[in-house]
Amino acid sequence: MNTAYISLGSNQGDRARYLCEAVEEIGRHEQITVEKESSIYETDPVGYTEQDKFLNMVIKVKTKLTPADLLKALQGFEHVYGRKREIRWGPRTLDLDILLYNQENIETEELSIPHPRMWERAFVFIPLMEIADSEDLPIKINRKELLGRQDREGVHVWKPKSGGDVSELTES
Ligand code: A4P
Ligand code: MG
Repeated sequence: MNTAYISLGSNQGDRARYLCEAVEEIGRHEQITVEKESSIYETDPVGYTEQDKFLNMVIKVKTKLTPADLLKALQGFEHVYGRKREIRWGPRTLDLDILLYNQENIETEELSIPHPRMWERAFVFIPLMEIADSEDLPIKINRKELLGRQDREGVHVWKPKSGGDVSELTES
């Protein structure tokens, strides 16, 4: 069994519904089990900033799928929700990225794992730090250092995980 962390993002339409339905859909896949879900965060757009705010979250899954097959499955889910996309090159209804797959380093034409931009992006590493088990993280990652960084603004809890305490993650 393999462990993977997946980031979810949406900034178009009923964003929360896309995220929640995507998590359910992923969990219904025969070879994927969802083990943990982060809170849902509302985040300022990074990169192309002339677009609406995103909702982002991260999930931890167990899977028998190879990284390539996991990517294919996720792209299938994106496609289902992507049908709602109306503007060409516009914002997305659902983006699913593989952040980590075991402790593997994968560099193929279609996959880079760990996701190359994940440690620069608070909308990824804050929800990841909320749920990640330390044995799943690359050794060089220092949780305290990451959460102490100055570039964390623009990421706010939108819907806390039930029973979770996320104050450490969002207050500086
Ligand atoms: N690909 C390579 N590595 C991976 C991986 N680890 N996981 C390839 C998933 N896919 C991976 O992805 C393009 C190609 O990346 C895929 O065909 C796959 O083979 P895509 O999802 O079609 O295109 P994209 O989403 O535009 O690219 P990418 O790189 O996922 O975009 P980013 O960098 O994730 O940026 N701001 C906020 N606040 N929140 C967001 O969620 N997202 C983006 C998208 C920009 N700004 C944002 C957010
Ligand atoms: Mg993507």
